[in-house]
Amino acid sequence: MESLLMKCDKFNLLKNLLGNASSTMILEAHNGLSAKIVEQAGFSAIWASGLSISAALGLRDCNEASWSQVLDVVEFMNDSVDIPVLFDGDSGFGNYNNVRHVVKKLSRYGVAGISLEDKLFPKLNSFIKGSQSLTPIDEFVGKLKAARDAAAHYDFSIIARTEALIAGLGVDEAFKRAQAYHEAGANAIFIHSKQSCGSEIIEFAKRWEKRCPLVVAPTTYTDMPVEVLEQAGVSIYICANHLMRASIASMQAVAKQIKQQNSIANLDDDIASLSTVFDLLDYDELQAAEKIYTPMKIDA
Ligand code: SPV
Ligand code: MG
Repeated sequence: MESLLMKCDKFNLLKNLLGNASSTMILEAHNGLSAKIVEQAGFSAIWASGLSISAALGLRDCNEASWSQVLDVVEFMNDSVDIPVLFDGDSGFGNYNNVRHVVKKLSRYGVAGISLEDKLFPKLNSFIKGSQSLTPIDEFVGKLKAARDAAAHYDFSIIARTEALIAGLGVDEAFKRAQAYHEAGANAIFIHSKQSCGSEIIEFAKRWEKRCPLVVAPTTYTDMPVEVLEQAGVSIYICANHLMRASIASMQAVAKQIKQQNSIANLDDDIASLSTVFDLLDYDELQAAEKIYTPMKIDA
């Protein structure tokens, strides 16, 4: 039987993905089950999306969920898989001290890294209409340093996300901020945009000249090929919310069908079988474990 001690080093796995010249596509998950689905599909890492975790809790992506509620979810996610989890730490749940507290816990759980964004606390999702305010650069640099000092593992990744483009402040401001965050020791810069063409991302990347790896979440500029972003220095391409959105569409359709036909007949082609559930959660392992740990019971 697999031993926990043999599990590979998730910290290193994520750090290596960030350091790769090629681009790795990672997918969002929002609970233990969706984390397993991401792993089963063959992805090398998971984005623990704040938007999706909030949505799954029935909450909005503006820090309605407390840091400890979100960490409870990410702990289940991380325990469910052998691939690394990159945690969406929003704006750090407060000041540098909240950042320290969260990073200490995450790194002790074995979560491989955090993304911290330079918005105020409480944050608001980047795609909501309205203005966004940013944290002063030196205050955010303090948060990044606090994160580094609090990490319980040397290879815990700290990704600095600038929302300068989201806030409409332009590539100059994004560049200035990214440079300060890079100098503060961030392992990568997450450059976010809500443009539908993504041209400002390419403009930023050209100016950045691969000073350190870039991370993107092309939710709005989906037509931009991965290869173009890879050439521009993107090491991690985040599909940020697609399993959460898939689950909403699927659950709405099935709920509607059951209500309309007033029956649960004829649904099997549209929903996972129970054996799929048992396989995903590895119920077979229970029987194998029982043989080892309760031989008396089996023999009786
Ligand atoms: C998330 O998935 O929670 C993100 C990406 O941070 S975005 O929703 O684009 O802000
Ligand atoms: Mg988020």
